[in-house]
Amino acid sequence: MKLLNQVIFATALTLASFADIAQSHAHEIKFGNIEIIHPWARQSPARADVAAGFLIIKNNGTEDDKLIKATASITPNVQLHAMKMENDVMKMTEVDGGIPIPAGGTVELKPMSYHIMFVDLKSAPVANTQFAGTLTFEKAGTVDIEFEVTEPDAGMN
Ligand SMILES: [Cu+2]
Repeated sequence: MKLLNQVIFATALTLASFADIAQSHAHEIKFGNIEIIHPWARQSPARADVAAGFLIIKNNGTEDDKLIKATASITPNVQLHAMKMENDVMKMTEVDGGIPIPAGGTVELKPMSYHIMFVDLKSAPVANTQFAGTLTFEKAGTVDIEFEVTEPDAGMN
């Protein structure tokens, strides 16, 4: 029964995360084989001049793709970041050559993982507003998106 319980638990978790996405007034963009689900960013703590953006990217095609660039209305300096363990400390590093989105795969940019970094903010993201951006994929090309801004502590638990 142990294995069965684990399967049920895993299924429940999957359903829960889909429900979360649905509830957060998910916006979803499809272009070509790429699907973008719920781009969001946190309001930064006061006086911070960086912020991070997150989203889910699905590749429904049969060819691997890569997220190679992002832009945002809040700053001209937008970077793609990954988290790496270095001497037992999690550190952000700029992704070299883009974030791979494998054929048939789903990649989630989320806290403590891949994310979009907005550096030297010209205007800080404000909770319950949106700001515009673009994502450029190696094969699929460029798509316009809107980041929904959440409260500063969203996604911390
Ligand atoms: Cu970062």
